[in-house]
Amino acid sequence: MSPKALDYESLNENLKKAQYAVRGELYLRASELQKEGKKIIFTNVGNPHALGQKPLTFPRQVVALCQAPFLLDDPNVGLLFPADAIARAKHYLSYTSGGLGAYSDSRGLPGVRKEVADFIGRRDGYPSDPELIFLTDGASKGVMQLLNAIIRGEGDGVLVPVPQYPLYSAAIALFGGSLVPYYLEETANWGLDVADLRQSVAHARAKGITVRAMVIINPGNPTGQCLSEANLREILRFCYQENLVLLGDEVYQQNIYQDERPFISARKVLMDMGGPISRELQLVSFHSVSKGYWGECGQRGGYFEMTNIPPRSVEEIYKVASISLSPNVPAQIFMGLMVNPPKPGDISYDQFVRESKGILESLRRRARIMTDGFNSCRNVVCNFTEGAMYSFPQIRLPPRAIEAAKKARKVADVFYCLKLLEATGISTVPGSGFGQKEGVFHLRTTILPAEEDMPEIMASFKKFNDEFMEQYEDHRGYSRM
Ligand code: DCS
Repeated sequence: MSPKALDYESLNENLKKAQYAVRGELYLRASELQKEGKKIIFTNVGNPHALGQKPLTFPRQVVALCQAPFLLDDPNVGLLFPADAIARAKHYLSYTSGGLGAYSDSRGLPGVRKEVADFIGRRDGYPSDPELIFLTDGASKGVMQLLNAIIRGEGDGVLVPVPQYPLYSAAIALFGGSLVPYYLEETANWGLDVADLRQSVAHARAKGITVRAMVIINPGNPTGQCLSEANLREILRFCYQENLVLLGDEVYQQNIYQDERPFISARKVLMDMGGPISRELQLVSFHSVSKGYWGECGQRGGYFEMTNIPPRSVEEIYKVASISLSPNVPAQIFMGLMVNPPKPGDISYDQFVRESKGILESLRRRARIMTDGFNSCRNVVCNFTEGAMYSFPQIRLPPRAIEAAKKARKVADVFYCLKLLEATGISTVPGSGFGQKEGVFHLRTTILPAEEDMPEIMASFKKFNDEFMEQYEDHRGYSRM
């Protein structure tokens, strides 16, 4: 009998090709060990609330009231909720036709899209058009919608940084396109060299690939670097010359842990450049409520903003969004709140600022503790986490460890991360899940464990790593690179 459509051998091959290491072998093994009763520190996913981060009070009050509008009619509501939260809940409910239980427009609630546009206008100093902003279920859905619109088949390529966040490699595989890698330079603090970009494009074209788009992740995941304004200008000029759409993944724009390179949006740099490029270069920028000091990953709120995309294409993207009817409506309210938080003078302002600052300042300290911790370990080197929420140390694996991994039929960094997990309960993602140069090994961990747990986690990592290196270093011949 011929195989059924959902039998493994007859599944869509693109689906089998797609790989997503953040929830891959290491995560599955960690879940197993947890079931067996081992204490696991889940640093494989940037999921702040899962590691104890408390939700900000004001947005939860507003959304709670939107979810339970009968509370607004309760005479005691003012005892439980501050007046500005009550006013804001009424404000968002007035945007909906039927509250949170009703589908919204497929692009999201017009009122929230307007609030997003106002936020972008304030951030960049250039007005933004709400008609070109679509709300999505997390940034992931937006990225997938756009890649789906861009990729017509195997011959279409998308430039993706390596190392990269595997949403990109996985989605490109799912849509049947070709990933065109460009390498970030670890010794230059994960900087991006435009000469290398040109080479990557030339290389892909020689293989018959039409390169159509370029992805930047700023600040970087897993690499944590913040792009400078000069670098962004070069990238924009490159995309203009090569006729590429730029996809600007800016979900970590609030997560900045140094003062030399503050976040600057690709859109602002483009607008500052003026001239034909600012009117012609096609740019789509992504943002999310999952990251920043909100960390509301489970709410699944995001948006994308389109710049210089012709109206007929916007219509097509709208049509496709409408096949899924509507993004989550509660998530849209979170997005509205994120881009329009309490203002000075509002009742909830002081508390909001105290909570947000507390989270960001602690993240900044944790970024430092992790980098310093890794750099104090044998055969480990690590760039400082300038932004985002990950540390991505390079592990210089001795040749005998690489051989042992081969024998165990594991990629060498998977082998190392599995041993780390078994020994310490620290669940990381091997660098191979993000892509790395041949023969170079990394792991990714988040900087999210509670600050007070950090010294113990780093000590436990150090002890494991020392023992691992002791076991596999060949004391006769091997020297540190
Ligand atoms: N873009 C980047 C660069 C990300 O790191 C993530 C999530 C997303 C988009 C998607 O976020 P949302 O869909 O939640 O808005 N990062 C994953 C990660 O590496 N760890 O946790 C989640």
